Amino acid sequence: MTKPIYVLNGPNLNRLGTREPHLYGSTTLAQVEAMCREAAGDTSLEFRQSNREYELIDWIHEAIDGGCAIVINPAAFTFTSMAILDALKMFPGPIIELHITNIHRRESIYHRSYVSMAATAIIAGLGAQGYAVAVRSALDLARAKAA
Ligand code: DHK
Repeated sequence: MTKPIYVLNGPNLNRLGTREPHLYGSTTLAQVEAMCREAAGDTSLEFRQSNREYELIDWIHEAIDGGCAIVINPAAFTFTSMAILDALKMFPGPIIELHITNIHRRESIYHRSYVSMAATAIIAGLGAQGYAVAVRSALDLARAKAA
């Protein structure tokens, strides 16, 4: 794809590797980024993380103007942010919602995702490897859309 894929990560994911490893594993965000870049092959990739909601929204707007697909792990904003949902609704390409854990096997506060109302597909529970699956799936969907 000529346009980049955007992989966006929400709050606390900068702490991957040491953050509740029994839930999120020991893979660091830098290692996740490397897995995503390998999965993307020759398609460029914008890999970003922020603890600030407005930054994620600004990056979604950037993807609207120039990205081929979005993979997003909104983390806790998944369950709270109508602003992120509203931004994602403007994105014309495929959106993969990604969670390292299976949010539906966790406490009920993790069961209702706003983001799912805009997502093309959802991957949850595959651990850090889910990012590579999400990137490959997003690219396949973007290529099918462009064909
Ligand atoms: C990551 C987080 O930071 C949590 O707030 C979500 C998600 C789960 C994940 O599984 O990647 O509840």
